[in-house]
Amino acid sequence: MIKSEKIWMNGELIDWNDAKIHIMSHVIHYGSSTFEGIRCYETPKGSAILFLDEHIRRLKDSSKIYRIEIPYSETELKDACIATIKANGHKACYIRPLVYRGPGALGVNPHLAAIEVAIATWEWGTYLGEDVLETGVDVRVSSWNRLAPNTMPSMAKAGGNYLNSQLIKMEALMDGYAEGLTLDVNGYVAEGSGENIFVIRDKVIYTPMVAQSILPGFTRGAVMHIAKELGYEVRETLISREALYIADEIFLTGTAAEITPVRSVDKYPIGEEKRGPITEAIQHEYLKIVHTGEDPYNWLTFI
Ligand code: PPE
Repeated sequence: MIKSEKIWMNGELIDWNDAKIHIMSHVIHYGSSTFEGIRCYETPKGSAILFLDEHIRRLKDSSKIYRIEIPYSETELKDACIATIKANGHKACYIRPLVYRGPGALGVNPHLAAIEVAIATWEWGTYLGEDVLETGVDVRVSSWNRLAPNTMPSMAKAGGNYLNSQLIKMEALMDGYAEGLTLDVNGYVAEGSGENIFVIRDKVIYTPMVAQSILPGFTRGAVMHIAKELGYEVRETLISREALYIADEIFLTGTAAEITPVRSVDKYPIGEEKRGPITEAIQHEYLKIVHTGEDPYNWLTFI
């Protein structure tokens, strides 16, 4: 990871190396944090943040689920994201707003712990490896399931949820795959450790439903929108594991992963084992918006 100069912490921009928390912070012991991952792109019209309003709203929603009241308004948080990018002089970067329960109380009851907020930015290239936006990645179905409903809320992007993601990711990497795909508690396809999934067969595009314990991603939303604009039918539905093996195309979506084609699942080749034509068409539209700054849907905030 490439360090930046400044981190915004509780209202102030401070040096990266000084952005520290106490070991007795509640979050360290119990995973009590909520966070976001946002990308800022360099365009010929200036730097632009993708889905800034939506990400900050999701940060508020995730926090509400955990009864965390963020001591800043959405406008203050958005301004702080922009101030951090400017302080670090980035043209393009990844933005990580983080809300956590700090010091003041231990024990499971979190209510006496301070609520703290930090925003870091750094330069982050492709998420699942070099050139993968074109060549695609090899993935496996994880031996770990996604969170079961009514255990941990998956609509909250909370630190603790990513213990499940870490198990999935480590298992996949140790076995030589770029990513692991999870099934939900009923055995239907859910998502990757840090991405949503789309499956294409006979020109129809399928994606799991939000209630299947997935994070409702904004890249997922963007892809559904673009696909419909391009004239494709998109169905949010249950997808069985074996439907992956006989798909024409599969791709993963996320802020970090953008739109990454899948070339094999559990060593079953998918399509021609490279980016398929529908994936390419959708990816092209998405990357065109974020790289040219031509923004027909108002997804970008220029800074
Ligand atoms: N599911 C999960 C579990 C997830 O973490 C992400 C984002 C998504 C779906 C896609 O959501 P969206 O970014 O709104 O399209 N994963 C973020 C974290 C990656 C990380 O390693 O940290 C991301 O892509 O930024």
